[in-house]
Formats: sequence, structure tokens, C-alpha cells
Amino acid sequence: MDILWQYQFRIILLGDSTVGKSSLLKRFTDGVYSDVADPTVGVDFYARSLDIEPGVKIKLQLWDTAGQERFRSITTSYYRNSVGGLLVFDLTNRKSFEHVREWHREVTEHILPHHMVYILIGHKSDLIRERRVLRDEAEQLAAELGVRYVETSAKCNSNVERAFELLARDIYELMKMGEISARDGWDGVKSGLTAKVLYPAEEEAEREKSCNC
Ligand SMILES: Nc1nc2c(ncn2[C@@H]2O[C@H](COP(=O)(O)OP(=O)(O)OP(=O)(O)O)[C@@H](O)[C@H]2O)c(=O)[nH]1
Ligand SMILES: [Mg+2]
Repeated sequence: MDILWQYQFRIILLGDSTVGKSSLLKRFTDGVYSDVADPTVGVDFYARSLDIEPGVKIKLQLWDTAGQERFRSITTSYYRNSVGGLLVFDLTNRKSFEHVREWHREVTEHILPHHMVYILIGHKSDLIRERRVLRDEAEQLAAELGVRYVETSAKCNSNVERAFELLARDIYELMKMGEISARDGWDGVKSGLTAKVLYPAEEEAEREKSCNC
């Protein structure tokens, strides 16, 4: 038997419309970026694996939510089954930064008594001259919320890998300490998917077994 992944973490992306959630995910999962992006309708799904340490593969199941208010009733139903959340704002859009607290409060209250591990993302760091949020104030907000802060750019592929990896590592560490664990009725964390890998000799034997002639 070969292990495809030891753990699966379900991660959700949160934040106002146009902050760049879908672009971040496309960069992370497909390595692509486009200046033209359609707003997400409801929820989209992405996936990618990470080798968190030698011999330990984590499958990240990534849920991309629509930032537009009119989809809120659909997106809220995905909060509860997520173990991690990226709180994304646009460094060039002050309002999106001011809304982070609301996103954090809404999600945190919605999933009680469960908890989520968050990371705060200041996105579009390539737009240096249009920046409207200082690193200091974003770091202060992160400290108040008790989360990490990373600045990313999907366009320049800056820190994208790092942001997802940091979040996955934080979840993994909490899991090793026993503070997060897979449990029935909750899809945030799952463990152990294996696949039977047939080597040439076994394959031949299997084929003979199933042959009717
Ligand atoms: N300069 C720059 N633009 C970006 C970056 N990431 C995304 N964008 C642009 O920002 C716009 C919105 O990006 P999306 O990824 O669709 O935003 P979203 O958060 O998914 O929006 P909703 O799906 O409506 O919630 C698009 O025009 C992107 O090309 C980035 O790193 N740098
Ligand atoms: Mg989107």
C-alpha cells in the first residue's frame, strides 16, 4: 500500500470581493496569473499537496468563497468544516483592510464552539505606489487577532507558497500537540488516504487472477 497523503486540511479563503482570493489560489495550485478575473460565484474548489516534513504529505483542500455580499448565505455554510482560514485584504484598498475584523468576527462566531486557525494576508504587494495600508498597522491587527501576517502578490508570485505553507504548518503543529484532531461529523481535518500500488509482477498476477480464459 502506498500513502497518497497522511492528512487532509480543509482551508477557506475569506475577504472582500476583488481582494484577489481566486488569483492567490490559481497561483498556488496551477502556477498561473491573469490580470482579468471573473468574480467568484458562490464557492469554488481547489486542491494541492504539500510535503510538510520528510514522509508527511498534507493534502490541502481549498475553498474559494465569493466576497460579494449576495453570496453570503452560500459561503457561510462552508465555514464550519474548515480548519484554517486566510483572511485576505488588498493592500491598495483601505476598506478591505477595515473589513478584516468583521470577517474574523463573523466566521469565528459562526463556527463556535469550534475554532479556526487564521493567517492575515495583505495582497497585491506588487502595487507599491498604490499601497494604502502600512505594514505596521497590518502587523498590529494581526497581533490583536493573534495570527500571522504575510504580504503576497499573485502577479509576481511573491510569498504565495510561503503563506499557505505557514498556515498548514501551524495547523500541523496544533494537531501534533493534540489541540486539533480529526473527528466524526467534521471535515476540517482527515487522516490517511492510501492507495494500492501494483508493481509489475503483482500486476501480472492480478491480471491472471481476473482472467476468465
Ligand atoms: N496587481 C495585482 N493584481 C491582482 C493580484 N491578485 C489579483 N489581482 C487582480 O485583482 C482582481 C480581482 O482578483 P480576484 O482574484 O478575482 O478577486 P477575488 O477576491 O477572488 O474576488 P471575488 O471572487 O469577487 O470575491 C483581478 O483583476 C486580478 O487580476 C496581485 O497580486 N497583483
Ligand atoms: Mg474570487
